[in-house]
Order: sequence, then C-alpha cells, then structure tokens
Amino acid sequence: MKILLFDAVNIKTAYINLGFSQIASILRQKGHELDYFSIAWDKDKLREENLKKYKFDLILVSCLSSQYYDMLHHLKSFKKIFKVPILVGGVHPTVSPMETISNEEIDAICIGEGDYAVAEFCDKLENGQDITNVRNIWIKQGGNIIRNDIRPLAENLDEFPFPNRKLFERNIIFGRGRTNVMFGRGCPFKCTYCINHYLQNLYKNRGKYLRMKSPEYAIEELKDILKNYKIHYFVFNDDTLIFFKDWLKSFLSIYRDEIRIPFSVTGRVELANDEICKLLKDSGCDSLWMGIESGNSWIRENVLNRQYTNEQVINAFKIAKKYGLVTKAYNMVGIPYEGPEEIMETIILNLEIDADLKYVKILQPYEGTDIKRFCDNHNLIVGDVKKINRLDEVHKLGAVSTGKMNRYEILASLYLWDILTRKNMIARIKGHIGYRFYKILGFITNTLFNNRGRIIHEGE
Ligand code: B12
Ligand code: SF4
Repeated sequence: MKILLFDAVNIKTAYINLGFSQIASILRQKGHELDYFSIAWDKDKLREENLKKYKFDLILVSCLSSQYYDMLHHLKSFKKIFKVPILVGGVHPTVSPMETISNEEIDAICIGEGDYAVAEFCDKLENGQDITNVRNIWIKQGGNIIRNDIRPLAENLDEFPFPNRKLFERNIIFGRGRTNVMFGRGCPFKCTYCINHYLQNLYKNRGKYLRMKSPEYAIEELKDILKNYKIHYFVFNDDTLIFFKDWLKSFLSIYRDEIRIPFSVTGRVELANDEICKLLKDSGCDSLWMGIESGNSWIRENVLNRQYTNEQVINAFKIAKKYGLVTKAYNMVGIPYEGPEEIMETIILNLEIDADLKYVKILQPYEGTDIKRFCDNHNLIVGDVKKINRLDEVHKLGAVSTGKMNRYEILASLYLWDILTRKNMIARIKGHIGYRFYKILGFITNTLFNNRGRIIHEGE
C-alpha cells in the first residue's frame, strides 16, 4: 500500500519522532511504500492545491497534545482530498481517545504503543480483511465507535527493526550531526505531570512496562546510524537512562570501545552518584540532564510526587560537575500551591547549584495526568493547555493558576527567573530580531570552528 505518514510536529527540531520512525521501519519491512510529511517541514506540500498531486491508500498521523489543533486543521484538507482512512496515533489519542476520535475527519485512533497494532491494521486493510477488530485501535463503524482492548506490551525490543531515519533525515541535517536515540521504553517513576503513571496504569497486567533493548542490539543500531550519517553527537532520549545501572555498565563498556561519540543522558538527582557520573564521563558522556522542578521540598513531594531533598539536588549537581559533565537543570513554575516564596526557593536552589544550563517552563497539565485531575478539581485551569504548542512559547501565558498566583503573576515570575539567573536570558528572546542575528552568528562560528557536540538550545 502507499501510506502517508503525517507527523503533526509543528516545530523544526533535531529530534526525530522515534515512535513514528519505528512504525515506519516495521511498515517498510512489510513492503509498504511510505511518504512522510510534517507540519514543521512541509508547509508547501500541505497546501490543498499541492496535496492534490498525491495518492495514498491510508493516512497515518502521529500527534502530541500540543500539536492537536494544528493536526485537525490539516486533517480537514486531507479528508476533503483523499478518500482514504485516517488513523491517528501517538500521545494525544492515547491520553484523550474520545476527544480525538470524535472529530469527523478521523476514522480510527491507536491507543498506546502502535508498532504491532499498525502493522496488523495495514495487513488487514491491504488484504481486504476486517479492520474493526485490531487490538489498541478504536475505529468508527456506522454511527458507533468500536473500542478494541489493548494488546500486551512488546516484550523484546530487539525484535524491532532499527527505526527508519531515512524519512527523518531533515531532522539530522537540522541538528548538524546531532541525533537522538532511545534504547528502551518506560520510566519507573510516577511524577504527577508526566505521561508515565498514565501508561503504567493503561498497561497494568499487560506485560513488563520497563524494557530495554539488549546492549548489543543498541550498539548495532548506533553503528547502523554511523554507517549512514555523519553523526558527532548522540542525545540519549530515554526518560531516565541512569536508572538502569547494570544495563548502562554493559552498554557503555562496549560503547567506550566501539562508538566513542560524545553523548548526553537524562538522569534523576537521587541516582547521580560518583559511580554513575564517573562511568558516564569515562564513556564519552559530556552532559547530564536532571530535573529539579521545584526548590520547595513540600511541593516536590506532595504535588509533583518527586521524592528527594534539596541536599540530594545540590550533591548530584556537585558530583556531576566534579567529573566534568555539563549539567542541565529543568524547572517549572506555576505549580499548584506555589506562591512567590516557593518560586524564590526554586531560583535560589538553582543559583546554588549553578547548572551550566538552566531551563524553566510554566507547568502544562496534560490530559490523563494526576496533576491535570488535581487542577480540574481545584478550578486551577484557566486556559487550554493544548494551545501552548511551541518550545519557544514559554514566555507566553500558561493555562493554570496556582491557587496563590494567577497566570500573569506566573509569567512575571519567569521574567524574574531570567533576571536573577541571567545566563538563561538568551533562550527567552527567541523571535526577536536580535535573536535571529545571534543565531546566524552562532551558525557561522559553529561552522568555522566546528564546535562539536555543543548543545545550544532545547528543541533545536
Ligand atoms: C523526544 C521527545 C521530544 C522531542 C521530539 C518529539 C517528537 N518529535 O517526537 C522534542 C524535544 C522536540 C519534544 C518536544 C516537546 N515535548 Co516531548 N518528549 C519526548 C520524549 C522524551 C520521547 C518521545 C519518544 O520518542 N518516545 C518513544 C516512542 C517509542 O514512544 P511514542 O513517541 O509515544 O510512540 C509510540 C506510540 O505513541 C505510538 N505512536 C506514535 N505515533 C503514532 C502514529 C500512529 C499512526 C500510530 C498508529 C501509533 C503511533 O506508537 C509508538 C511506538 O510504540 C517523550 C517522553 C516519552 N518517553 O515518550 C516526551 C513527550 C512526548 N513530550 C511531551 C511534551 C509535553 C513536549 C512539549 C510540549 C514540551 C514543551 N513544553 O515544549 C514539546 C512539544 C513540541 C511540539 N509542539 O512539537 C510530552 C507529551 C504530553 C502530551 N500529552 O502530549 C511527553 C510524553 C513527555 C511527558 N511530559 O509526558 N519532545
Ligand atoms: S522521572 Fe521524568 S520521565 Fe520519569 S515519570 Fe518523572 S518526569 Fe516522567
């Protein structure tokens, strides 16, 4: 079949949509012909007059919540032009299935991991078989929605072919040789604002939630990437890779000898000890990303469900720095119960640890999360979180109040952040003419001096 993969990603980024690229490789293996359009990269192709030049048998769409409205906008033209089924998968239909499938442009949605579901769906469609009984897929029939059950999780990630990067080459080019990879699925923690506790529930009694590719298979994948692309930096995108200490030890012992390319990794402060930081540094890791989120321990423990002390935060960053890792700290403002004093505590903690890169965003309570339920129950939602769809829109109003601060005060606190932490100011002026000048200058100096492996800004 000729299938269009439509990625609702609406920002240009170096990061490949790895879930979609995994699905693409499975479909390619089955002999389907694929085309890939994305909102960010294909504005021209997506114009109605240009769309008419194409013919597809099926349209597959990948969508996060922040891409929902942009996706719907384009699906209107798709439905008008192509008289073929439209199946939407990804995070948004997973957390908001009814909202997604209720749109007349959408024929079916996929809930949760779609690798085997979409393969079965395509096989059945191609062979003229019944497509209404595929597990993970909700599909419209007559006036009804058939809600199929969820299949057990794929156990062995080594069974998957390597994600297809060919279709996503523009991301790699945009990243100037930096690319993202993931070696596993799932995170053991249950932070209230993240998708993981929702997925842990969705998959209860349906197999092991935390899964890793074998270290050997992960290395094979990296070698395959290096065979095809000139990569000088890997971003290990797994949620909390340093949690898998034994896996990391086996993997890095091969990585050190056979790959040796600088990389960044995501961790948690309670896991970043001497042993891990030394192991990372010795293996070529140059950057460790960790969430602080709030400097107030009560908010962390009770609102965000993140159980660590300020001492652990300070210690983790100190250790990472001791081993020469570039440290990147993530923070939020606009958390329920937060007032100016609590935000000040976050700023002070950040000043104390002085991470090399500090990020702060307004909390966005997405559907399906515990924090969204809490905000709903306490009437804290004052906007539509799905409308905040760009990484550089963090300087715009959020969609929540905290009970102590309204949206305007929260936004003002972001500016206070910048004034007080200074170093981060440049990230906040995106869109301004001076910023473009800064970007061009950055590009020229990077090209001239081949500044390898430097992480510049999130989302690029
Ligand atoms: C890498 C990453 C990014 C990258 C790249 C995103 C991309 N293009 O995919 C960057 C840095 C750009 C990014 C940006 C943002 N991200 Co992000 N990101 C991730 C991360 C860490 C990994 C994504 C991934 O590859 N997962 C692994 C694959 C295997 O899982 P998957 O993508 O869900 O795919 C599976 C299924 O969903 C399904 N599926 C996916 N697509 C399709 C399509 C079809 C047709 C079918 C049938 C099935 C299907 O099958 C896949 C394979 O099983 C996830 C967390 C996570 N662990 O998933 C957050 C996550 C996706 N991000 C999130 C958020 C909030 C954001 C931002 C809004 C942050 C911000 N404030 O700016 C922006 C959005 C920017 C935008 N407008 O596009 C949230 C999404 C929540 C939501 N309800 O939408 C997540 C889940 C993290 C969280 N907090 O819970 N992100
Ligand atoms: S540690 Fe990170 S990925 Fe894991 S549940 Fe918390 S926020 Fe989500």
